[in-house]
Amino acid sequence: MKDKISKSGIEQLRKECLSEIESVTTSQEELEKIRIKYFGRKGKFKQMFEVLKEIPLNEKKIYGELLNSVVAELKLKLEGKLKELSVKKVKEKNELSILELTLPGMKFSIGRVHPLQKVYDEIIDVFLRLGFDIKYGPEIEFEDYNFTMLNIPYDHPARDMQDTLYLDLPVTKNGKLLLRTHTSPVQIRVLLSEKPPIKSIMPGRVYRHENLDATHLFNFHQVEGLVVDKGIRLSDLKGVLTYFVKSIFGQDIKCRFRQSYFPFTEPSLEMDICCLVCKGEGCGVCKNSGYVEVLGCGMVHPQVLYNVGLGYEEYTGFAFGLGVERIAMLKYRIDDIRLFYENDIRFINMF
Ligand code: FA5
Repeated sequence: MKDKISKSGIEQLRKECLSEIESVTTSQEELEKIRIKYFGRKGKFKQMFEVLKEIPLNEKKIYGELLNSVVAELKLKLEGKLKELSVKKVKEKNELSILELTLPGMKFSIGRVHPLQKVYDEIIDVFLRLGFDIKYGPEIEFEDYNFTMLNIPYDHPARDMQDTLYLDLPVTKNGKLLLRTHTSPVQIRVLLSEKPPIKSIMPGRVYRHENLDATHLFNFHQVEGLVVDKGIRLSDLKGVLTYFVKSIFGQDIKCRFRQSYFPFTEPSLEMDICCLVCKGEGCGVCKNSGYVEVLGCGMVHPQVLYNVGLGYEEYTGFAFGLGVERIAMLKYRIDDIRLFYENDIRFINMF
């Protein structure tokens, strides 16, 4: 009988039980099975206590104390593990409650295409349909490309510090560096790098030293157009630009060409459309003229062709430049250009 109980046997059972308790990571049921296996009515420790009854009193005392302390230690471990598992379970439940799948979904607000971008894309699309390609130029430009080669004289007021934002950088062989005041210098870049036939649009951002008001920004967008080939005539310009305004403002829109002046075109014109607000009757928007300006245009000045080394007797061309914000204002009847840059989602959602 004595063989049935020993210090090493108790120690071995202790270690065995301990490692089984430690190995449980999730299930409380598993822990319950361990409790029954070791401490239940027919459990392994219960059996050891049964053996105690059959050994001499002096040994009973020694093994009894040892068994009691081991059982107390293991029961504590078991309780600790049970607590640990239930804390883990509550934590998991809380984490799950963040993902409450029965709650109604949150409305996810997706962005919208900005009205300016819409108009920009529409404008580009019209010219792509007409077979134009797209060219881009830098926003930091040489003074020569922005002015001189475009036949803008040295004493022209546009060159003034009051109108142009010059950069505080060393002067280059092509003059001072500045933030381009229009997209027309891209005409020069295209003409210097390609031989006619040329049929390009050149969209981009431009900068002017302007005071902000309802129709003026100091940083806005233009789309330039340039067609150069043999035999290009004013009627080509009129045809292309009439097609353009009808595509943007509708087939019924009335338009007209007015004589104007740009140093880089001759003759120079401005194109107007019939006022969309008063339908030509005369109102505050059109300053009672019945028409509003949409773009500047003209036949490329022979001096510009000469400046880029093209024979002006052989080639002719037309060019135009429009303000994207102003077209968007007309199209959507917006009376203050600054609204485009306020980033008010209520305004953007209107389009
Ligand atoms: C020019 O910039 C010429 N380069 C256009 C051109 C190109 C003419 C090729 C002939 C041939 P203008 O300064 O008028 O022209 O500007 C063109 C357009 O830009 C205007 O019709 C207007 O729509 C827009 N614009 C001009 N200034 C501003 C401003 N401060 N804020 C917003 N839009 C402007």
